[in-house]
Amino acid sequence: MFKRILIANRGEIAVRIIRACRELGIESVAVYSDADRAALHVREADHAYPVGPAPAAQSYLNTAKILEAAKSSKADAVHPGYGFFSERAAFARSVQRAGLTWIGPPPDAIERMGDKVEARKLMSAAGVAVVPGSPGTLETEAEVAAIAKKIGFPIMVKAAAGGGGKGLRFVENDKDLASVVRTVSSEAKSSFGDGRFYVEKFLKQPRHIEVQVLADMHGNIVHVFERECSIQRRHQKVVEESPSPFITAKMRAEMGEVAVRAAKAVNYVSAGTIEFLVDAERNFYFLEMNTRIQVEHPVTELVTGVDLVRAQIEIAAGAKLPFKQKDLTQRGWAIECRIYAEDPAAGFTPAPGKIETLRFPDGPGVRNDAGVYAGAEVPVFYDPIISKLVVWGADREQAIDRMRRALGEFVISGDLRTNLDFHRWIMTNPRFLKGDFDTYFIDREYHPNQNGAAPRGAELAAIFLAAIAADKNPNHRNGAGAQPVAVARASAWRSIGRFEMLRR
Ligand code: MV4
Repeated sequence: MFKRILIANRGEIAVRIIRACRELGIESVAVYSDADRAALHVREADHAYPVGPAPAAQSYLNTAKILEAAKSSKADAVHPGYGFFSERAAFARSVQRAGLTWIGPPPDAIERMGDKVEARKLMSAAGVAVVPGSPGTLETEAEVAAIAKKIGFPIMVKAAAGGGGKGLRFVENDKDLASVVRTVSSEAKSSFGDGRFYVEKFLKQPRHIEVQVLADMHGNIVHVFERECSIQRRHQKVVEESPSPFITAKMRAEMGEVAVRAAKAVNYVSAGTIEFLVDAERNFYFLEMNTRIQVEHPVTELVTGVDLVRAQIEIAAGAKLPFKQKDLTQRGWAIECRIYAEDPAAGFTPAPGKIETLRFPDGPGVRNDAGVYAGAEVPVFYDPIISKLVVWGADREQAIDRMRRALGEFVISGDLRTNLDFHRWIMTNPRFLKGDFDTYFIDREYHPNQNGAAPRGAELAAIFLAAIAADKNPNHRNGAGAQPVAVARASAWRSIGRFEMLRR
């Protein structure tokens, strides 16, 4: 096993990885920019190395500085977390060339899944359904028009190098076609240095449902069920849950099998996620693969008992997966709210600053993965995440009740604003309570009041009470398509055995 892991990241995910290291008896090495000298991850790690000025390009994205810190600290492996270097194949290769272990997928898998068109072709060839559209990249408006004629409007024009909502345009009819094609192509060229694009049929009422997979170096691959991630704002996830209230047990099994097939097709190793777009008729299509640990991984951990970060570390050390597919079950329901220093009253602009008083929620079923403490600063330079508030309940109703209760306990004051009231609003929205939503939920349902603020205080209380009063049928709150999960099977709730370690 590793002796010392360098964590090429900051904030809550760095703290999460430090915790996994400590539980495994591995020393952790933090890196920090000038803006993060007093950050929680620096305080929590066993060792810490400065890597440069506050802007990420000069510190957390500075390959030479990070590798130098790994060398000075005598680390034997590097964990990239999410964001930053996590999906940069070139960085992963540099880590390996420096004689260190990369705690992540093979660089070739990162690269192949990073090209959305190559990924689409590869998945089609592997028998994984992709959204109907162009087989490869297109060059001209005439080619787009021909595809559109075949599959029908509306369509989506997507940049090959895009992903996560970048380089993406909706086209209603052939009138808008020419201008959209030009815009996508020129924007993709300037943002990604790659103007290639492809076309898909637009799926109405789409849901974003993703499947977590884990693969070891010995050819064993399992899926760890799904996460429902449709509650997004400008392609940023806001609330995630597992199970999805929308899918049936049969679909869950099929999506899991397809996700494993997708991962096998790129010889995947480590933790990864297959994203699906699911339409109103419950057809599901491959969208993208994320070749990293994801922000929302805790909801999977809470319903399956699998420690995904620990699994990544043990897999990178050469361990075999200690379980088979049949050993894995979902138990109960988990929901995550991403708590951000941002101002819903000002169009969700980042509103970071110094935290004065802070009370984190706790109690039954509550997990709060935070990157800050009272007196700490949420820096202006990075993603202004404060914490991920995650709850577990025996069913969706209890999980929502607990999330409301936990959001009520959360107190934060100081020179910053938060989206706590926005989450309190979501947790009282009748559509959300019924599990009746798609990726356009926030656009459709969130109408800030006159001064643009999220409802709060008495106004929020009134919405809250009305939502509960309107919700007479308790079954509704589990979502129309919700399947009972294995809540009653106490035997399923045993801890997953330790990995059998192999000599490196
Ligand atoms: C789509 C779609 C509908 N039809 N593709 C947005 C992010 C990118 N990864 C894919 N996205 C979408 N692709 C087709 N053919 C709707 C979206 C979409 C979306 C997808 C996932 C999560 C949130 C979303 C919000 C708006 C649109």
